[in-house]
Amino acid sequence: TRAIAEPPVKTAPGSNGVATSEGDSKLKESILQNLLNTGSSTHIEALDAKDVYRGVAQSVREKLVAAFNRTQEYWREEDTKFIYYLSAEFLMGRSLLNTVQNLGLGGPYGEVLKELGVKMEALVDAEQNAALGNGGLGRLAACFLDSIATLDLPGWGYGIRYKYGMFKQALKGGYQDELPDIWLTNGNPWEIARPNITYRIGFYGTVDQFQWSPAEEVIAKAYDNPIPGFQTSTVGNLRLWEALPLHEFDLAAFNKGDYVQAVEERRKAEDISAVLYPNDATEYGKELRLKQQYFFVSASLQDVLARFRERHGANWPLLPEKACFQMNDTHPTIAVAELMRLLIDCEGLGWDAAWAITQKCLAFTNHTVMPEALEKWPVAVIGKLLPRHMEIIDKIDTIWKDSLKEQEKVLGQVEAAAKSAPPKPPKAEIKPKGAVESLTDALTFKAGEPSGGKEEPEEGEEEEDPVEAALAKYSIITENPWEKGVKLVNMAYLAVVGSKAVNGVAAIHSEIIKDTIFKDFYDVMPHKFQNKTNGVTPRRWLAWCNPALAALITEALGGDEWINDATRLSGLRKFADDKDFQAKWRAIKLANKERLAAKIKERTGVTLPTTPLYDIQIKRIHEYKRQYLNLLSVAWRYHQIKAATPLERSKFVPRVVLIGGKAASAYYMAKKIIRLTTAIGETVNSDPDVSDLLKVVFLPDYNVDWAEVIIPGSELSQHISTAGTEASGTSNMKFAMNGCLIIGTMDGANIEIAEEVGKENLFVFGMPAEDVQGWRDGKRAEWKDYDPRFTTALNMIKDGVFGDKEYFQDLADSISDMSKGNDWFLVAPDFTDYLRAQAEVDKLYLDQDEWTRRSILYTAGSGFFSSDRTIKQYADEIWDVKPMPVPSS
Ligand code: T68
Repeated sequence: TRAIAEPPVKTAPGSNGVATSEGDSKLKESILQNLLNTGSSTHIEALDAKDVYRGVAQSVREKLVAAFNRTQEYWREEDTKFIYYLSAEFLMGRSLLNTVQNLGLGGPYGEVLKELGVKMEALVDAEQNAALGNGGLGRLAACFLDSIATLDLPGWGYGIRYKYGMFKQALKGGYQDELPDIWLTNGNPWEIARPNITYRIGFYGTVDQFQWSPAEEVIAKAYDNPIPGFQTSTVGNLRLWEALPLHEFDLAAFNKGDYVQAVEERRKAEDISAVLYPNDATEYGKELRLKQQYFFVSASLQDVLARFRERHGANWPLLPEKACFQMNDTHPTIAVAELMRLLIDCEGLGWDAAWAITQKCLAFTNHTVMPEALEKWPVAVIGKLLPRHMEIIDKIDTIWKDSLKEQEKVLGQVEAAAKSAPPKPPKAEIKPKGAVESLTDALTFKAGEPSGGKEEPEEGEEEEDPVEAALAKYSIITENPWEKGVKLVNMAYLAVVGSKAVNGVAAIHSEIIKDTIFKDFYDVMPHKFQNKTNGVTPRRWLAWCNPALAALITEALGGDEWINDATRLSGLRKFADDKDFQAKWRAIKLANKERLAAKIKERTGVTLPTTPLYDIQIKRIHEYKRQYLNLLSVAWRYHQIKAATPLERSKFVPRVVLIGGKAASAYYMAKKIIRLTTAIGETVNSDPDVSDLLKVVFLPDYNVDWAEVIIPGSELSQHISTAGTEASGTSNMKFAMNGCLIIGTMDGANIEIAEEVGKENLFVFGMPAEDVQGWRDGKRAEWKDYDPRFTTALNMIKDGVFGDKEYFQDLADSISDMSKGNDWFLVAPDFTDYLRAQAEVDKLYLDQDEWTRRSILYTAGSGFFSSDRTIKQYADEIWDVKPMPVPSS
């Protein structure tokens, strides 16, 4: 169990300015006093876990906030350069255990709680998850904050204090049901409200002589969330904004007797920070979403500029030496226009000066090449909501394209274009058929819909200037290829033009963006493009979530320095063949499997054996992640077991297949994939022929705290996206750290994991990314080579072996008959090789020594995937921010 009574680390005295030498009695006093302060009694045995949690959390908070104040004050005095991480999502998870451990207080708190007769695990479970993010992108931001603080880098996160985070997923008859995430009801002991830190945020209205008069205004109010570093006294900050009305109450309306009208403004304002959009890697073109984006970006920039002004007055050219803003995907990219507006309209700078500053202060990270997730806001929408910003974007676009005319490379193109006939407008992108089309229809804004055969210019239409036409591909403002006359702002292009650096999140992804979505931009400014392979914090994702393994690692390596220097994990390589060490390693894995099985029992009621191979796929449900491929192989395995004789059956390697993840609420096919998982589970788990050879369980409401139990207990994890579609993946890194073997495609960070761990130690399968385009463009048309095992498995679904035959029909159709343009994510052509890799898994599992040897090699090779490494690279190569630890007094 997750007992912190035996922390995996000893905190060296003095190595952490927060861990105090105060005795147990003082700590006990603090807990008891805080129990009283939170309205409980000190009769702990009579309290429920939530009450005790509140008292303990308050006591931890006192220490956290003291160190936070010291850090922030010191940084302010030193007037050091800051990194500001702008992100619409921060998937923080729970804080109690992480805070106690990061502060080096695991030992003392463990002791006192034991004395008080309280189980730390029960307290941990009493805490609500802070789920202010969808998936990988939001969790990455949280890991980055942990590393920024641990590395003593002056930096803050900036985001939205959503009242409702990621929806809670329940299963209703095997189907996904979405429930609101009411996470603030019991209060949040980890935040500090800042009623004095507020900014006005405008919307709508008119622009007259560059002066914007918003028609609507709201207030952004700050909440600080201290972020403890590990083995340092540095405590960083995540500042989140809440939206409030400018006028609390409309007295005029009230006096007229219209009470509802009187509170209308409050309701409307609060809507802005009410809910997290639950769409992972899909766009949802709602004006409210753009409002959210502008709301937090404007508040954050105003906040930074206000502090700068206090210190440096109007010395704005100094700003790039004091602040760098990292834009996490396109969601905060309105920052380009907002920073320009603040500098020009509010601070009185000229355009060129403001532009030079903006371009030096901003940097942009791209997380996807999926067209539907690349935000393109209709000019009409931005023009209405943010009229001044639309003017600015328009001007940026014009000046940008003018500047290109001077570039030799572009000049050549322009001249060539001028000589030839006017080019045709770009053809609509080939759209995935069937399943994805329905996703696109459901989730993309209207401007993304085809308008039907209007791509060719109609006769009599005005012909374009050839020079303009040659420059069109560099345009930030583009015409919607599917709806003539509708103009869109490509937010990623705006970010690329407005930033000093642009990066992808894994080596392959950073190459792909240069060749595809940003090709034209890369051609004319190659110096901007970089790679920053993602990472995860080894504190939360190994040391704290897997204490037994962490203790063994510390013992083997002769110290816990690996927690802050994960490259030291490579020292485990020399133990990989050591049989005694293997046995200890295996015993810990088994205990973690037991802990996981107990959690599954608690959350689903299903009892699972712990001898089988635990095979896990947890991530957002998406066609490109191909849970479908996994399920088809499970169907095939089930078929084989059924068809086998008793003797043959005894040769099967028993497996527990666990799949978890949320489907975007309007993502039709993803929801069907969930139902298919539960349906297969119902059939397989109740079939006496199969017994313990195969179990299939859908893990509902997958989230950060689930992951902290699942990952340590897993033996095989699946990362099987169509090559070229998963930008990086980060759970693959967490699994590797915890000694879990990977079956995967050569996609995203899997490629780099294979390099670090040894490709021969992964179960690699599938076509490489280079082949995917060829398949989609041509090969699909004539391909008839369906693996008969694929056909059998698919037919089982179609024939109703798992029930719900009609319901699954269109899901089955979506991967049937490629020649009709189906199977966009190439499940069928990768199936044969996937089964080959799965057979290797079974074979290897029979050799437990070899399996364990590899497991050790995964942890040993995972050091590169610490977010400390990632953050050091950002700090050195993009941010130019230096560590600034608080000196010990
Ligand atoms: C993920 N993206 C990538 N997007 O899919 C993954 N939310 O490969 C990568 O490892 C990770 O980012 C970190 O770089 C997301 O998680 C979102 O969650 C998302 C996308 C659009 C809107 C909202």
